[in-house]
Amino acid sequence: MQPIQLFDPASSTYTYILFDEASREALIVDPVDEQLERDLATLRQYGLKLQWAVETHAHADHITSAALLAEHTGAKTAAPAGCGIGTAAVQLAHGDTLAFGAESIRALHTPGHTSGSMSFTWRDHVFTGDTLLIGGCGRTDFQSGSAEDLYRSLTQVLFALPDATTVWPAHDYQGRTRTTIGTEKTSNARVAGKTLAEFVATMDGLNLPRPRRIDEAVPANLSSGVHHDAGSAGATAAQAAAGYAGDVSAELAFAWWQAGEAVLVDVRTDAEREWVGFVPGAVALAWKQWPGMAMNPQFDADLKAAVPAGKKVVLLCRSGVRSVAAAKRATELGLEAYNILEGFEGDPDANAQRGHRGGWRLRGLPWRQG
Ligand SMILES: N[C@@H](CCC(=O)N[C@@H](CS)C(=O)NCC(=O)O)C(=O)O
Ligand SMILES: [Fe+2]
Repeated sequence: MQPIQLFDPASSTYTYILFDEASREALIVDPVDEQLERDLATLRQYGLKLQWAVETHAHADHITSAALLAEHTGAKTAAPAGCGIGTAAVQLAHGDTLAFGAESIRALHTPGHTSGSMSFTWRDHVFTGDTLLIGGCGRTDFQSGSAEDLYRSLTQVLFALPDATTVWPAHDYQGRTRTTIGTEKTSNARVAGKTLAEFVATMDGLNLPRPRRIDEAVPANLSSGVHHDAGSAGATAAQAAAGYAGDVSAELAFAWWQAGEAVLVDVRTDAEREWVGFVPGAVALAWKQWPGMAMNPQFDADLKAAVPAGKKVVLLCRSGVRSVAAAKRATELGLEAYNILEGFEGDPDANAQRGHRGGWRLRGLPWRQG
């Protein structure tokens, strides 16, 4: 059985979808924000239920779609514990497994490209992120990189896997798709037959240009691809920087709405509302924009028409991701816009971790089955 390998040409990133044939439960590794539609279409095409969106590390060259995928599919996010991706529902330690149907992947801590970087084994495959590339390896000159650590990860962790293991990297800049552990052990230009000192000298001498999007990508990836400030009403500096007035609990949004201070706009699709439930009296206005898509003038016009002058707008979606994007757009349109934390459904597991129950429905606010 082979993983589904998908390519993002702008960043030369490979994304992988693995699935269990019987249950159709699936897992995605290193999804890219601009490929969200492609990935959702691929999941639909194969009839898959996404369980996990997993990162090999906090990428420096593109933004992950993990949070958006979780939002659209109900999948959970998982990331290496050492990568500082605080929004990931599961913080992976070396040896941890993630199950999808009868299948599972196992996390191997392979530091060096970044200190938290991980690889994942599945059957006789390994997804190496930027630890091991085809004929090369990830750079070690930023994000707590270490050539010494990378040498150990390559020679002692990855090269300890069986030679026949198929290697699936996070990038290839020359159109190659896969390699094997055996091939890399004998012919990898940077590490095969090299001493630690030789490897470190090679890595120190690379002098690669900085990734173009590093300043934008790393902060976004530390929150699974979205800026999501925790907190209450009242715009903090961080919230102002986030591009909208603030995040509010479902209860506070409900109170403002009941008091006539705010208009409640539900940005989920009709199908989601019918399937999961709706809030009687909320304005239904689907948000169908994400990176790489054109702006939607109809959304803008309908939103402006729905919110009278002097009122706030509070935005509701499934779990609080699309509502952030919609709140930013509403702010650009001149509205005082708030994101409702954890959306309509929230996430019972994440709520347990955070010590409170989030989301409209979990908090017992009024709603009806579609
Ligand atoms: N040119 C690319 C950056 C490429 C790059 O630096 N890639 C990183 C992975 S995030 C790397 O480790 N490259 C290893 C190499 O090029 O040898 C960009 O601007 O985004
Ligand atoms: Fe990277």
